[in-house]
Amino acid sequence: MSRIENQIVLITGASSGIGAACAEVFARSGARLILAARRGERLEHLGTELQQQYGRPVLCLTLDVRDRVQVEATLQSLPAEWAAIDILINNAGLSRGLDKLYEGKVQDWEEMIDTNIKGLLYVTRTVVPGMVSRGRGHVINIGSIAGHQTYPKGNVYCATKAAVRALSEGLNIDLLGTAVRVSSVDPGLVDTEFSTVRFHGDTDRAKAVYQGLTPLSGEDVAEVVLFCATRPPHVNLSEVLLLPTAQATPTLVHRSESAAD
Ligand code: NDP
Ligand code: 8X3
Repeated sequence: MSRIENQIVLITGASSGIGAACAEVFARSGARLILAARRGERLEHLGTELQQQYGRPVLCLTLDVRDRVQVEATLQSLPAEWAAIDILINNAGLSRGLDKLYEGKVQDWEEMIDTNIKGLLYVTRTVVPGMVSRGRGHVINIGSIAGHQTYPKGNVYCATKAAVRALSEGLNIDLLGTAVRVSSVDPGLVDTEFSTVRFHGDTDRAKAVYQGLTPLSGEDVAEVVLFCATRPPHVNLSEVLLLPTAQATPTLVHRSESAAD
């Protein structure tokens, strides 16, 4: 039996990209999945597909992590058979805009801060006490290389990911002495809907971000998340920085015509 078999895994932001890929790899490993995101229809579609393919139960929650009251009400009233969450993957997040800080849009800032920091906090605060009292659990936060190094015009997005890094560290410190572990998986460029969201639907601009190199895929990241989750209980991969081979820093990227377009 795999270490993941029958474990309850809550994935936020499971309707696309890295979150959807995590759903796939964890379902394949025999987990019972709770999938959360705002776009409920997409979740239902994915949930049905995974349930049919892997025969494991899936619970879909239409949830906006920015809404503290909704997060608490939803996660505190889970059906009894879903309540004992073993693994929380805090993945929901986004960037909005790429502007100099002094020209940035306040609404973009608020959306990033409310989702990437406050949303992650609300979910964590609601789920982790149960893990502590059950004496088992694993929180895996999706950070970013942007939390390690700030890049031009990345200001507020980078600040939110630096905050995620600090929160992973802080949670690990505060959980010392319990069996609950905290990992931060911090990718570089991953080809998802991320850049389309950042550029408010401008798909040409989004495509250019990944042009001339082979970026990470959601699956590449999901496999690392699964690797973290399947270490023996005394091992914690507290931080993993994972980059495409063609990326050295947020801005130092090797592009060539023969690579993915
Ligand atoms: P996607 O845009 O493909 O996925 C983002 C997911 O987050 C969606 O499922 C979206 O669902 C969900 N989400 C956004 N806002 C909310 C909200 N308020 N409440 C609930 N869910 C929400 O991008 P990625 O898969 O790339 O992003 C996933 C994570 O990875 C993010 O935290 C991002 O910062 C991080 N990351 C991405 C990198 C990249 O290059 N792509 C690199 C490093 C880190 P919905 O809209 O349905 O709510
Ligand atoms: C996403 C990676 O470099 O586009 O966190 O900000 S980057």
